[in-house]
Amino acid sequence: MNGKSPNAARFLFIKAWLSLNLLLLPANLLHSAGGTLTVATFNAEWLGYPRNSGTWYGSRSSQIQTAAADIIALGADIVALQEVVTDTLNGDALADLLTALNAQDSAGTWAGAYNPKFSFWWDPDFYNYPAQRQAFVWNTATVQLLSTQVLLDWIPAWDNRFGSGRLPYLLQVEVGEEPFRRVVSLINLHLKCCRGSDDRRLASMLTLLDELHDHYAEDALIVLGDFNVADRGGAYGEISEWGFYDDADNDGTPDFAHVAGAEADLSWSDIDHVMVSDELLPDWERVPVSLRNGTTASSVSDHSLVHAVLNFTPSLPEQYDQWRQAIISTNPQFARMDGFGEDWDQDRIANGLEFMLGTSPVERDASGSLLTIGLDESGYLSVSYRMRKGLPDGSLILGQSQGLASQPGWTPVDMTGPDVTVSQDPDPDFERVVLKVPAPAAPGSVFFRLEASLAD
Ligand SMILES: [Ca+2]
Ligand SMILES: [Ca+2]
Ligand SMILES: [Ca+2]
Ligand SMILES: [Ca+2]
Repeated sequence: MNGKSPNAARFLFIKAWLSLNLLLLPANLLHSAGGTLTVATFNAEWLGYPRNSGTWYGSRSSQIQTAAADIIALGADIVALQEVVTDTLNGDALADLLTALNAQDSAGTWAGAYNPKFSFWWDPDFYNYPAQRQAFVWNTATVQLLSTQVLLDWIPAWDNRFGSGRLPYLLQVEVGEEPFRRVVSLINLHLKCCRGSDDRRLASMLTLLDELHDHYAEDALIVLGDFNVADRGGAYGEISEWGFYDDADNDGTPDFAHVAGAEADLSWSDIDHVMVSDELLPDWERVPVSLRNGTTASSVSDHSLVHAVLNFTPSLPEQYDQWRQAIISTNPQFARMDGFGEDWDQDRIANGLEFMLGTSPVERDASGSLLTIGLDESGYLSVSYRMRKGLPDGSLILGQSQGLASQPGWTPVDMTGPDVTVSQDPDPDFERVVLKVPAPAAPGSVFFRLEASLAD
């Protein structure tokens, strides 16, 4: 290597290789943990004012400490709370809950906000009626706050909708992992209680669903809380009468789906629910059935925590299918040979590898442009390729082999070590991966290949 001029050809045989393996990957490879969001609703029964609680007979601080422990044990990212007592006479139970959460959770990353509107906000009497608030707490390690807002704030004083003033409370956040991060809006409800109030709940929810249809029809929405559907409970009683399952925008799909809470009309424990708009339904369906609709009892309340999980990271088959459909929309001919292992443009780079590396499946590409290998003056090989962001672990593997070209034994290269650098590609959907390793001491051949697998 005296000549100093890179002579990669002497060492290398470059080939982008596609080996189509249909295999089952473990779930933890298909579902990136960081791409999931667990949301819960919890009516904490007079949190901060246990004198009125029928469940908790200990002190105020023990009530709040226990509620914090229940929330941390659940492992949720966002909890919508009802009946958090916060007013100028009785203290701030949300602030005390956050202190407890951050003391018990060593990461100390909890934040929160409460609804400025509460029942009879226009004529408060905190001595006889401590202010029960809707509130949110969230883990800032996974949730980025965008804004909070009282919905329907134009509803006048003395109007008896929404429990006479406890208006819907909206939290807008950004969640999920790049490149699949999403803006999600959660709407926390605490509707009027008890049998015989179904007309007030109906009037409230017709008002809210009109608002959501007029201004939020395309948004990713989670509507959750204590719906208090005491007359006809479960997912298909009053909830259905309100119009959640209508197709108001005439796109052929119901505007909302029920994702957590009791489906059946039970005598009790069928009033707390989580609904998602059609924009979020695929993210809920991506989650294993056992995690989709959960109920966890709490010792501080007559209500359980009701929770759902969403996963914002599409599986590889979903990602490939979206890419395939986009190609077909501009080039319908592609549909004739659009399989992951097929090669429409006959450039010996299968469609699946073109998807992962960002080349065109309908224009011939030179294989040497996909995987480049160079030899620098200090005797290091530099192996480089472009890779689509957000591919599940193990779906694109760089293999290395030394020896005869006819019978190479491929070893996957460890791409987690210090020899690998990843940088942003000019295309925002891609990154550039560079592996730098010492060149073989003796003249010979080193082979590299990229292998794409479509896990299902
Ligand atoms: Ca919608
Ligand atoms: Ca619809
Ligand atoms: Ca091709
Ligand atoms: Ca091509």
